[in-house]
Amino acid sequence: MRLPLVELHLHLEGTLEPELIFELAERNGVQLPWRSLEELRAQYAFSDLQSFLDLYYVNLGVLRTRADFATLTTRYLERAAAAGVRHAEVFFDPQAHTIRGVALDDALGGVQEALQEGARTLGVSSKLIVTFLRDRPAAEALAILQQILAGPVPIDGIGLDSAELGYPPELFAEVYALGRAAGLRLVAHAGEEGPPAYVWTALDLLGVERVDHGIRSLEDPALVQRLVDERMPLTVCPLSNVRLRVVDTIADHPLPRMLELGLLVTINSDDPAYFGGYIDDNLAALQEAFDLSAAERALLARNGVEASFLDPAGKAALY
Ligand code: ES4
Ligand code: ZN
Repeated sequence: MRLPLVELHLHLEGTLEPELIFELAERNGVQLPWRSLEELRAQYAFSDLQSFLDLYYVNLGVLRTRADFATLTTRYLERAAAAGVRHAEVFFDPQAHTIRGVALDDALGGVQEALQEGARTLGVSSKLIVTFLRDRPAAEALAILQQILAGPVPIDGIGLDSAELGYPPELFAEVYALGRAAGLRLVAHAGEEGPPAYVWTALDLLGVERVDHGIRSLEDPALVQRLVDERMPLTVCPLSNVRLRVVDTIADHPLPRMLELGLLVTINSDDPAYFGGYIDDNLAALQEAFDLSAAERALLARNGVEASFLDPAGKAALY
């Protein structure tokens, strides 16, 4: 039987494929700095998180209209369905668009409309997690969250992403307090490039229910113990870790050690258009590197279901 795949760490803007960048640039009359797909593709050799983010923020300039956001989302859901994804909890960065003059309701509304359509036509259920850019002021994140809570598009959760080093979780305590009061689910990127201390504060000061990446937690045995004891999920993204030089090669990835330690690890895509593949490609790379057993593959699939924000009936339907 095909294992039910659940995607818990995916940036919708990170599914913007080079072909779609050119398609939308044409549709919207946006001038790109690249003359061809080849020239664009040559930009995809990253040295760290920031070098990737620089390209990611340039490319999303082609997203202008509500229809563009719907197209982006639909293309992702089609690819996810083909991979066997049954449920996806996707990240979306409203600030990356509002600061360029896109209306919040166009961006978020286009995404939401395509997610609803995808559930009907492709059988991929979803949750929408709005992520805030930690390298921008917390006051801006707070204002956007207030605007979303007062607006027409319901969201399921909030997260924190973009450049991590120098932007510790505690800067966003007020944003998370509001999210919690509004009944939203709470996640944050922590311990990708940042130290274990950022994972501690994401847990203690933001109250997150999942840690995105979290792989640097391995440097702190007391933190590992806590994550194991609390069955705190870590959404790990192996191909991302290789391409952003968090690990040298897939064979050096600490996934086997994380499983041995008893961490609740899930496998995810992050920014698949940039890092060489979707969730199925991540799983295939791990399979190739570590010769995972059927029991390990089943455990990873089960962890994805358990770590999701589905209610018990929704989880039971996937097992
Ligand atoms: C991201 Cl890989 C990664 N890390 C942090 N922020 C991000 N935004 C999009 N991809
Ligand atoms: Zn991410």
